[in-house]
Amino acid sequence: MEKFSPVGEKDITRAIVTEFARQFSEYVESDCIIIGGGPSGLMAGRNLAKAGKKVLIVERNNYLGGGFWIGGYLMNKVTVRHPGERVLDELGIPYKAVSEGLLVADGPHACSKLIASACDSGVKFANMTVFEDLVLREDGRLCGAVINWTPILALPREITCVDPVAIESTIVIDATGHDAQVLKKLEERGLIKTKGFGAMWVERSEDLILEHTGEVYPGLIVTGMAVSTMYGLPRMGPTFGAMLLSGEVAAEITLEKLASS
Ligand code: 48H
Repeated sequence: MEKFSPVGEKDITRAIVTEFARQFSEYVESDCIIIGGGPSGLMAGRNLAKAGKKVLIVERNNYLGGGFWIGGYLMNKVTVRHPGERVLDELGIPYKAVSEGLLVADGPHACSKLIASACDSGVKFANMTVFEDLVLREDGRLCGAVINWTPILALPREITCVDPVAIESTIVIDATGHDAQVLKKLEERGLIKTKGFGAMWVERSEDLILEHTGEVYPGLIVTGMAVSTMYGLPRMGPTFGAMLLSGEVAAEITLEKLASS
């Protein structure tokens, strides 16, 4: 049987440190920072990277995918309503039609294909990294994010005097789901007003999310469930077509903004 190469502990550590530092340094400045690696953020990132843009997704968890691993009620089948199957086809996600216009897929298969497609397209990730605040310029333009290691939040206050760092980009996308964490930071500063997401109404919600996906503040685009939180739109429960398509729309709008910046 072939032996493993004679590589020692120091070589492995050095490879990790060097590669991490190289990539982090490169992505301290990017075209677009996406906060949140759920379905909408991954889809937006994938399409932007496919179009040749430099994209960093900041995700507070170790794992990517947000709520896309599980459909609802801890059951790992995800649903998509027509016309969302176009994206499932594009990503090579198997599904079956359970009724007219309603498709069901395996959560792990759907989510891992989406993550792989984002990686293949060239998206880079800062996982275990939490969005803390914004970088704002004199003219009010948002042009970056303040981030820190997620574990810092879990430590006792006395030992968490760890300052965050900032990263810059032309566009920031809020893809943090229900919590709309980036929008909330602007709201804290009195710059926008969020309405909070509305009660469930599947038939209305998904079309409204697509219609409202877009720029909410100079340099800030909102996608996915955070769109509902921004505009008080009805929620859609465990169905994901609008998350994927909203990510697509966010990428298109970002490309237009980048072209005119
Ligand atoms: C870094 C953060 C931070 C932070 C959050 O919740 P998500 O899956 O979001 P969407 O909008 O892509 O998809 C929503 C969908 O999963 C869902 O919940 C639906 C359709 N619900 C309908 C309903 O009626 O309830 O992903 C958001 C991601 C997660 O991975 C978070 O960990 C991450 O954002 N995140 N990352 N810094 N401060 N806050």
